[in-house]
Amino acid sequence: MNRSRPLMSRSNRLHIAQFLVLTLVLFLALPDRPASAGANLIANPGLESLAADGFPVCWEQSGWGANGHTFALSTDAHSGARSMSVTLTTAGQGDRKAMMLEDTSCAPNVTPGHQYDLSAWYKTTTANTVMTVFRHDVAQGWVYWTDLATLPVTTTWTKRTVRTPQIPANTDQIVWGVTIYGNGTLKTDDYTMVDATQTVPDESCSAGDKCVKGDWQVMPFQSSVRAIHAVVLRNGNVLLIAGSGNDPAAFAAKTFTTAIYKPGTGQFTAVPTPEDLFCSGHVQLKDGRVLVMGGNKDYPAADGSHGYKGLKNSYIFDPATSAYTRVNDMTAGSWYPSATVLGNGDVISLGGLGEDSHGMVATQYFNSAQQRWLGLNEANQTWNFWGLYPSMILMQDGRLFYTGSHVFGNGTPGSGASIYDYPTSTITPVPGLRKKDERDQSMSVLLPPAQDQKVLTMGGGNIETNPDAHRLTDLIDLKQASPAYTAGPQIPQGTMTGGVAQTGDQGKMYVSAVLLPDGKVFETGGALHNRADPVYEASMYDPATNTFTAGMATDPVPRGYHSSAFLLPDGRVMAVGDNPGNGTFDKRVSVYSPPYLFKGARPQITGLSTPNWAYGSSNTITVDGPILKAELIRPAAVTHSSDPNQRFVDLPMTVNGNSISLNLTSNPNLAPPGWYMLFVVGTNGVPSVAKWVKVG
Ligand SMILES: [Cu+2]
Repeated sequence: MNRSRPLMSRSNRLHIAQFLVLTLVLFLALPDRPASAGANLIANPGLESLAADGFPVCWEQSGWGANGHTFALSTDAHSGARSMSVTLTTAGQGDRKAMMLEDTSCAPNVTPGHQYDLSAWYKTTTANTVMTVFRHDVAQGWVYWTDLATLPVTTTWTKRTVRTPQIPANTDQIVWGVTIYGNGTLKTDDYTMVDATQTVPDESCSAGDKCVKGDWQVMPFQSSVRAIHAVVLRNGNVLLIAGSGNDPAAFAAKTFTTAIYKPGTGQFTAVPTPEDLFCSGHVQLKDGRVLVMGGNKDYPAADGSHGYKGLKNSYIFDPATSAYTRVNDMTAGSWYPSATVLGNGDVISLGGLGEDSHGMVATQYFNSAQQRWLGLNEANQTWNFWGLYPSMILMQDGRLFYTGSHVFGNGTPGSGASIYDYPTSTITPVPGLRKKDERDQSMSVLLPPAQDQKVLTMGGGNIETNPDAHRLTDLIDLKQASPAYTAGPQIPQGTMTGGVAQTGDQGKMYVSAVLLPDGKVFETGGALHNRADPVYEASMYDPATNTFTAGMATDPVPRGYHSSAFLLPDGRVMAVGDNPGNGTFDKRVSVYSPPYLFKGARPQITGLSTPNWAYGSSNTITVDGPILKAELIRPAAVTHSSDPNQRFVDLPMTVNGNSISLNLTSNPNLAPPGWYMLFVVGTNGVPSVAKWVKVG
């Protein structure tokens, strides 16, 4: 890309800027708003992520005229490692600015009629500066829109926030930057752009299709690793684990990878990875560190003498240090083990393949107080083989519900689902799951709210017989004395490669299902066959009505084998991974904005009495307006369509104006200890950005 192209469409307006700036600024400048007001819509806002040419991703050198100028990255940063420094030495001949790229990945999407708060941190030696905004007109393309503010001279990092006028009709994106047109140096860093709309009523969403379908954006960068495992950390970053990434050559070279992804900056940071954690298990412990167990000890032998072998190693990843620390080994190798956190903070791991590549039948128990895996004889045993990544959901009475969702395997014994009572080592079959042997890479979720104890299991296939994946869902109420699955509504159908519509009973395996803060479940991604035939379909399941709303916007990137989708703390959904049968891996990152993000004002949690919440306690928050409900959502720890710890815990409210008491359940089995995202939902159905709360 040519970052220094002369932009004639922009050049004509310099004089306009000079005349209008002083009058406009006074009306539009605003005091700082809390950064938590909404999602920051800027890609690479801190300029930390660099493209191959060394300039920040999603930014370009822009401007015009025969002036002497320099663009440089400065280590004098407001935060992170760098800021953007633009110096002009012969003023009077045009201007220069670092500008957001005018493309679909980089330019922030906007909604006509909405207003946005734009802010940047800056230092400048000249007041001849102006924040300049361009808009993308659906008919005319990119055009100059408006100038918003000058930045006074300052030698200390200073934040300037300006609210735009209402976005004009026919506008779907804007870009902006800070122009310098006088001799001097302007440094900028940490740009934000937040939807500041306060007055648009529910019904008047002006974003067209996005109002009902939501919207996907494919990020302008790719994941630095094969994102097979994704764990949302208590600091809002995302742990992406590849290990060898399903690449035997990487395994042979002992090239094992992990990255920390920072949604706020689009940056990936490599984490030294001690072993092949490919197809390990993982779950957050009560202190927010991540227990990682098992993984890949070996790929199948070329001579067929053995298959995949499970590792016994186990590690704890600490978000504070971004490092793995080894703990004692598990009692058996585990390739594709489950991991479920219990009400006391301990972890049970079941299933997978052992060191001998055969089914692993031990119950492996991590004692949280002792920070170690119990020995084989210290843990209660059933010697049952649970399959690979068996989805084990903690019930309110402390037992585990095996939903029937698993990975691989064929002709599994029994009814396909059961309830496992660890203290007594009893397993009770649960009837009613249809096509139990075609639930390979189906997805099961404990529906919102966790208090209702309902689980929905969606889709699935079978990589051995490889039929068309189906579209069945089955629903169970675990509060019943003898719970049984009953038929749920079918997953809506989508299209496949070439736009071919699904027909008949065609559905999907590799299903992703994400609990959203408005209490609905976003269902996305998947494929019709084993590592082939991606399905482009997304729907919204409403637990209150037991119905799917079809026709949500679909991820443009195929999301089949080794793909995941999960909730970010800002209320958006991130999707990663796809590992088709030809062995390639799609490293693109997609982000979905649900319809609620196009409906106007987001409520804000403006105060939190304490982030440490005891069971049975009442905790006061303050909000900036009326809210409908509040809940805790456990951050994702997802792989292979499996995140059995995902849960949405309703918080009964006592309202006193903008001061609200939230009552946490006294039952740790409903909300196992750990860090949760606290959301409130406004009366317009729009959720806040999350605050982090530590339960237990
Ligand atoms: Cu796998």
